[in-house]
Amino acid sequence: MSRSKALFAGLLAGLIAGIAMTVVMLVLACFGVATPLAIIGDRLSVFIKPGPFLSIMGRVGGYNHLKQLGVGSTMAGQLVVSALGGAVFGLFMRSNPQRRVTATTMSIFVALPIIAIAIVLWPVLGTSYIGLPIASAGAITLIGFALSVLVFERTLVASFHFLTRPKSGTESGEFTPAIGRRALILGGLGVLIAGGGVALLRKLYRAATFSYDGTQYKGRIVQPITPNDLFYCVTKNVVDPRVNVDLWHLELNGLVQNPVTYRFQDLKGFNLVEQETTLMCISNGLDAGLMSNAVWKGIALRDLLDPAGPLADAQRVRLCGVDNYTDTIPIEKALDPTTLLAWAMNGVDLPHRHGYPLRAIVPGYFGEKHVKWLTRIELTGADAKGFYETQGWGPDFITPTRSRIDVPDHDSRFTIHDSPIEMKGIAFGGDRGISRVEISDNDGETWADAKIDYPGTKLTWALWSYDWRPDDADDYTLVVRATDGEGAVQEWEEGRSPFSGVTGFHKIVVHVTV
Ligand SMILES: Nc1nc2c(c(=O)[nH]1)N[C@H]1C(S)=C(S)[C@@H](COP(=O)(O)O)O[C@H]1N2
Ligand SMILES: [Mo]
Repeated sequence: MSRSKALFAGLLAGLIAGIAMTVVMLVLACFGVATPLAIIGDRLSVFIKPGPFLSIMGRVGGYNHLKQLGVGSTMAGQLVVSALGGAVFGLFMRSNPQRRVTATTMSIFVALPIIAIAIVLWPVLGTSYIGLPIASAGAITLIGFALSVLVFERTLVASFHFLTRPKSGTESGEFTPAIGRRALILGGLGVLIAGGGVALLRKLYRAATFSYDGTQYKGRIVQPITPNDLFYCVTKNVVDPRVNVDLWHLELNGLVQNPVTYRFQDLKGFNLVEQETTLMCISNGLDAGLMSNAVWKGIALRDLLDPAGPLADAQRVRLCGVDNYTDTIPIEKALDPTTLLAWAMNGVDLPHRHGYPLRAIVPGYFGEKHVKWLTRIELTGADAKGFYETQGWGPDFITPTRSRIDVPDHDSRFTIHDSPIEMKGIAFGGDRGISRVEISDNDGETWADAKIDYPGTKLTWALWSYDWRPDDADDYTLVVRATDGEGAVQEWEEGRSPFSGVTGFHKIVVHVTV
């Protein structure tokens, strides 16, 4: 058959096969199976340093857009590679389009991709959005991928044979395919399958994290305890896990004498701890609301570590979520009685987006260490690194003392008759508590004590307020600063890497007229 016909038939067959494969992946995704569409992004993002990462994110319009771009381009790339693979296949089949080459296509389009994916995505294969233990999750991911590429291979071969089959009634040697009409039929079928894919995409889009990732809690509404549905939220995932607790395990292994696996019910046998703790994201800006406070209930991590018997060379504890997110904490911190494994948040089961059924609570450390959907606790040597630390965040993950003005808004206008003007906000000292909050109305030249309305605990924020009485009509720069429970005054730490969280002061400008 002619070169261009072979090329065209191959290209179209490859594209249809690519669409079918993508739809299989979307079906798998609906069942919580990890597919390359989601985990290629996880695999790649650890190679992007935080500087470029933030600038790419800024250019595409935020984390959510970046995630959509990631999945979208993976899908588009997959279709392009499929079509090109089909074209090569078409040329290869040109001399005898009806020949059976199952061994070859199975090797090239099934075995080879499986091996490639297993190697390239090895570190992220153990991802399961329904909460399967990591080893089974890895196997399921590979089986799901095998199924996807098998569908690709079968569809490619069948489509190509269909397109190039001699017209019935003609001698098999004579090649007169009605390729145009068949291309139309096959194209129509492709559009139908793609339509199903779009429906699945819609379903996944509704389940995706785009609607809530990056939720902030700040401003006038701030109360001592953040209601669960207003609690700030950060996730690396496009679609978050919805763990089936009957499939879920908690593994404790690595550098321990007695590795052990717990079911959810087993955890209830330990000493119950209830603890109010504030979380703040490492990327929280000085004026931002990526921080919230809740009452967590669960058990002390120490109560699991002690019986496991940490070995002498265990220095860090790696916490792994079912979404293949990991982070590490020093073993001393893991053994601190305030470091928790929590299953309840403000009196109810952890909401899915906050880590159901179990998450870590690590007071005083940035939010990223509070691993959600926890499924494995692994004791390691000194150099284990987590997801964001591998990207280049850090090296410091201990929350510096911070404070924020929630009321009034920046750029507010008042008249002198509005005096006293209500100011309020939060102050957070990591796991050191807050002992004092001060306000300045002259950009930090002089300070006056604010009232602490809610002192919280050492592990939480404090809420403050201040009745501000401006002397004259003027523009004012209002600043807040806090002193932590150890007497250290909030400051701008000049030597701190910007990737260890910002330090400094939240300032706003307000205008007072006569
Ligand atoms: N498994 C898992 N845990 C995770 C994350 C994640 O993407 N996956 N994000 C981390 C980050 S960066 C932050 S700031 C906190 C946010 O917790 P929250 O969404 O419950 O407020 O969860 C941390 N734990
Ligand atoms: Mo974070």
